[in-house]
Amino acid sequence: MPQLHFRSIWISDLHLGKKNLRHEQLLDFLLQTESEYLYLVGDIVDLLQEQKKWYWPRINDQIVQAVFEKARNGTKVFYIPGNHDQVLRKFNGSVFNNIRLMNSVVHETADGYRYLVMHGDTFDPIVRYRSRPTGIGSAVALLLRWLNRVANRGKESRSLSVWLQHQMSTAANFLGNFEKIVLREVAAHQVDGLICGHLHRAGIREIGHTLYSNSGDWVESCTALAENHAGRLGIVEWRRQYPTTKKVAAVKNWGHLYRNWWMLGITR
Ligand SMILES: [Mn+2]
Repeated sequence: MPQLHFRSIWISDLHLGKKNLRHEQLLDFLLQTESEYLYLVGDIVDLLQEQKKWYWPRINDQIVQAVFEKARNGTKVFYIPGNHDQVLRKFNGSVFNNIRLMNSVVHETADGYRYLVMHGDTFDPIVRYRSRPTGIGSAVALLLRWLNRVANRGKESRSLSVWLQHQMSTAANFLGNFEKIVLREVAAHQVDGLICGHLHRAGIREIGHTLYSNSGDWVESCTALAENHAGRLGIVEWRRQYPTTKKVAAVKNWGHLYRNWWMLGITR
């Protein structure tokens, strides 16, 4: 039985199909939490993953089943595709096993704030300028792409690529684009803020009166954004490091393990 009850949960950047997804932590999080709304905020299944690197252990089926079960039991589940599962964007508006596929959605909190929920790759200079490079932004984007390629070559790549991912938000800020785009998007949708993923870095902050929040990822940080029943938002870190095991049977014994989690950055 789930031990933690929230009104809403946002998770993003699971990258199912990649080997470095924290499978055990993610399944544990899904089994231990319950919510009225569950938003899957993009890059859920990594369809950009090279076929020979495709990794789908049995625990992935359990993860998918856990989500289906929530949808079956009354949780309103939304799947918002990201850039790694963007082929799903053409199914915008369809419903599959009670899961609503939407390219973006507006969430209303218990206390009446309205937040636009989307993956956020459209704010990213790397993804944003990929198709048609123009101007100074593209030069920085090209540099970042090159660094990214170099970073992904060696064995030490992960820390560097994570560092780069963190820098991306800084780069976007440097270009003066990021906040402007967020604010423009928020104004266009007449909402109070934006919730996204993509940067693999969870956070909540305010730009003026506008809320910007990121639900993080399950490849590195094991974080989620959650709303309690009063409408307050916080970042949940699922910190417990489980011994890596491929024995699915071990999953059943997790109940007795101490779980270390806490909420950070409570706001509003
Ligand atoms: Mn992404």
